[in-house]
Amino acid sequence: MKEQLEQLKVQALAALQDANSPAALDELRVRYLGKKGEVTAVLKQMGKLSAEERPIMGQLANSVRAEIEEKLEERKSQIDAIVLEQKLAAEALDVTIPGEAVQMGHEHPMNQVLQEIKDIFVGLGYQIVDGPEVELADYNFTRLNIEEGHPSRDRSDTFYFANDDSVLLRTQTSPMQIRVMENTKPPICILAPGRVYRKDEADATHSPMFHQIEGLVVDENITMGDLKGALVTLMKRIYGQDAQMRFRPHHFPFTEPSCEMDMQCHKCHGTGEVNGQVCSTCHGEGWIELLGAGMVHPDVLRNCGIDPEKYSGFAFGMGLERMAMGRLKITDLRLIFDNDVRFLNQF
Ligand code: 2U9
Repeated sequence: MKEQLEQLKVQALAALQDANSPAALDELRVRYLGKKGEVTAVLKQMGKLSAEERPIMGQLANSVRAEIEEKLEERKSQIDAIVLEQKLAAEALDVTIPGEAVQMGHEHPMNQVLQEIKDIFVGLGYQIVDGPEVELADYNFTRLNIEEGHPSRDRSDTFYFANDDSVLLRTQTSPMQIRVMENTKPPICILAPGRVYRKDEADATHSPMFHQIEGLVVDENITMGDLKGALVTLMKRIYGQDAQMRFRPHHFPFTEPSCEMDMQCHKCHGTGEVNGQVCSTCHGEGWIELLGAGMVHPDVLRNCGIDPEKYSGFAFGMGLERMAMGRLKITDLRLIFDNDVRFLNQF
């Protein structure tokens, strides 16, 4: 029995020395010291011993047990240290490696142009107003004199929410001006920039969501001269003091009379030709369309509780993407929405 215990000890200590994982150690603990373990098995044979031999063997068995336990603890702390070291090595962070420089972005080109236009109008005394993108058809169409059956009301052109066509995504920012007129006694002098929505397939010049900037001035004695002054000021500030402008008659349901404003093409100076070729900037027109405008229709004033006998007003509207494209010489509208940094970094 003595030899058995000595042999077990030698075996166990050697096995423990070779163990190199916490799981292997656990296995050895069960194998040697567990209830059904080998040391326990030897102790169970103590009954066969004489009364003199029993305490001696008991002592030996206990010291073997204690030695194995001690070795277990020793190996356990060695293995824990190795495991920790491996973990630290695997998760090592070299704080001396130079960091990656953070790429700084900048204001989106469209917002640059928006800011420029807002600054000009704030300088002229306009207030910037903001309103809902989900609108009532009443504000978006009816009160703007856009009658039932007008093509722009068609379900194929406008995003409606309700089946009764009463709620929609605004197709222009004009409902904002209606809201202001409803609640404000003139003088009114506001600029309404914002997102608008139309059911358009995206191409180089169309997008189902785009931005408009509309302006509205209502007071006593407002004339087409005031309209012209405001718009020529805007365009000369944006395109330079020598920019040449023209106004053409047009029709809008919400203004009367109405006009469109063009700028003479800066590339061909109005001739439509460059070196005998059709000008690529204005496609041979000699002029570039900038915006629409007019005197607010008396019915629109009346629809908002403003007396057209006492007050008159002018309004204008422009597409912001179109303005940004003209200002920054961008040829495809989709580039504005793609947000490719190689494009954005050019501005
Ligand atoms: C009220 C009364 C009148 C706003 C106007 C235009 C002419 C116009 C287009 C320009 C390019 C829309 O983005 S676009 O497709 N807009 O031509 N907008 S007059 O007239 C108003 C607005 C509000 C109460």
